[in-house]
Amino acid sequence: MAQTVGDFLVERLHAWGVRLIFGYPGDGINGVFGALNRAGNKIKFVQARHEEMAAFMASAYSKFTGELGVCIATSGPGATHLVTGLYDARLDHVPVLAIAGQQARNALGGHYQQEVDLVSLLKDVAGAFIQQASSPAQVRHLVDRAIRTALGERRVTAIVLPNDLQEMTYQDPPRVHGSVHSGVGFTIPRVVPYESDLLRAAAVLNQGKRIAMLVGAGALGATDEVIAVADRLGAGLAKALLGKAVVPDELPWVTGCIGLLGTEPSDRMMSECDTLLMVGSGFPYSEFLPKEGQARGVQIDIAPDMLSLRYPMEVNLVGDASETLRALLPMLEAKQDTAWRDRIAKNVTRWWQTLERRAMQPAKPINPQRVTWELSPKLPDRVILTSDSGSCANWFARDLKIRRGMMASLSGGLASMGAAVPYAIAAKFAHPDCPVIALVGDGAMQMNNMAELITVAKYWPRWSDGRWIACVFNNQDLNQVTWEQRVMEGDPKFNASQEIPDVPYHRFAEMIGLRGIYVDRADEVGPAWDEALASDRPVLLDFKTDPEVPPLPPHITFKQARNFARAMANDDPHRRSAIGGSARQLLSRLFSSRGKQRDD
Ligand SMILES: Cc1ncc(C[n+]2csc(CCOP(=O)(O)OP(=O)(O)O)c2C)c(N)n1
Ligand SMILES: [Mg+2]
Repeated sequence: MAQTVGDFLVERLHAWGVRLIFGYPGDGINGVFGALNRAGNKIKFVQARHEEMAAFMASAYSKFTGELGVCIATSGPGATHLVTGLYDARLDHVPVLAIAGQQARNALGGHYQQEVDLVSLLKDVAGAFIQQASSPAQVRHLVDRAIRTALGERRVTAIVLPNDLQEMTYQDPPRVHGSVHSGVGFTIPRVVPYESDLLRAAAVLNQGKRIAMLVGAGALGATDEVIAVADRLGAGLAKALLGKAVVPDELPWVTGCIGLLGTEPSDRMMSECDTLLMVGSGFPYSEFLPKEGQARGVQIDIAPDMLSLRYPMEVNLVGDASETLRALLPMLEAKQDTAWRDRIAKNVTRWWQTLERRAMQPAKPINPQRVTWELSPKLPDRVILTSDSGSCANWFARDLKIRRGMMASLSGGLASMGAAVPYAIAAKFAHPDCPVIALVGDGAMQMNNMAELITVAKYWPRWSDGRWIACVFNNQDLNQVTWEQRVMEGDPKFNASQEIPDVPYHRFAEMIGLRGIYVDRADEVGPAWDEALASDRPVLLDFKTDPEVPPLPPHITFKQARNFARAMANDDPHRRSAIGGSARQLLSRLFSSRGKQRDD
């Protein structure tokens, strides 16, 4: 049988090193699925329940491997479903290729069934490279350019394939005017700034007396270099959420995460530093960085467009994090005075005590912070952690002490609900021998993560290691937003938009062949984790948690506290329990000196 365009596509993807594709079938893309089938096990296909989930998986696969993530969907609704997951990859700067089917070429423009102008639809998210194929000989350079652009620019790219084209006989481009002759291959370059620029950066850092570092996802893989530079500079170090795994939290000068989900020591360090060294981070909120003019800044990023974006830096270096830090290190003078670091370490010690106190406060029935607090010391080596968007992202960011060799990620830039379970599935395909734990809100479970448990049920018997846990914070509330309504808007909780049905997630898990554990007593939290972590098959841990424990930002402004008071005065339906559970924390923080200081 002659090689079809579908066969060629599969062969070319394989030549590029693609070994795994996440997706969902349909007649718009059957020509490629037939080819995947004919190719045997050359490229493994992972069947998601929904194309958006497949795109999240491709994004997460790329995050956990550093390789290209690939997802595939049929024409029309399959392709439109992909969009959110693709934006997740786009906003977190990871390379993902989307392959979408399309109606037959003769039907296009005919208001045909399932005909969507996919090039226009995907133009923003896959703007780095998107093309709809119109002839067999074109497909070779479409694949080559889509993959090389995705890898080289860490962007999302897309190829749209009309279904009739997929079944045609493939032809190499003829040697005539008007054809393109492309090839396979890409190697990641070593990107290091010029020495003169490194010296300028070193001069700024050597003059600093109170240096704060901020690292993000771009510094993953540069752990040794980050620690060496921080030690030389006597710096404290905060982490953007996507950079949580860059350095272990056991180091006394690591202040943990930064931002709305961050810690007080990070906040404090940024407001007191005289120099900021930022590495591989696009952390969005400038109000958590030093005030303009307060600190001198040096930034290292592989992407020029991310430089001096959140804080006006004095030295902007385009470079790979580990290579650039390694080149910078010999130019840095060791700080003799340890007072700055000692102060940070003292704040950090106190902060961990604060977190423990908060986690151990009684709640009805379970304090959600306790769930992550108790998990933290039990985290197995090499665990891969994922979190959904919602209040659990606060506990993920703050309470979990990451150690070397662990990985952690979530939908960062897009902060989309529904990513934790597909991320955790992709983690297992990326690193089958690692235990995986997903933290998920009940809203996110209902939105789409429950359906993806079916994917876990389908695949786990083929996993060499069955340790996989979804931890559900069952608070019957879209809690993060409930608190945003109260604290940011001064509105009472809007029950119609916020309350969600009680669902026995653990029973659903049992029903589809996973283990389910239900916990509604605080003293059972630790033992439940032990049981789940000892299980050799996937477990759903269903914790009944209290929605009236506020996911507080590290500093509360006067306006936020006033809003909260107004929300309570405005007949909040949970007024009594909310005031009992949180007002003390909110108000005591407001009247602390730092609360006032940052109220500007
Ligand atoms: C797709 C999507 N829709 C809406 C939001 C806004 N949002 C952010 S967190 C959240 C609530 C999440 O509720 P749940 O999953 O139950 O977690 P909880 O905050 O209750 O712990 C919502 C609605 C979002 N981030 N993504
Ligand atoms: Mg919830």
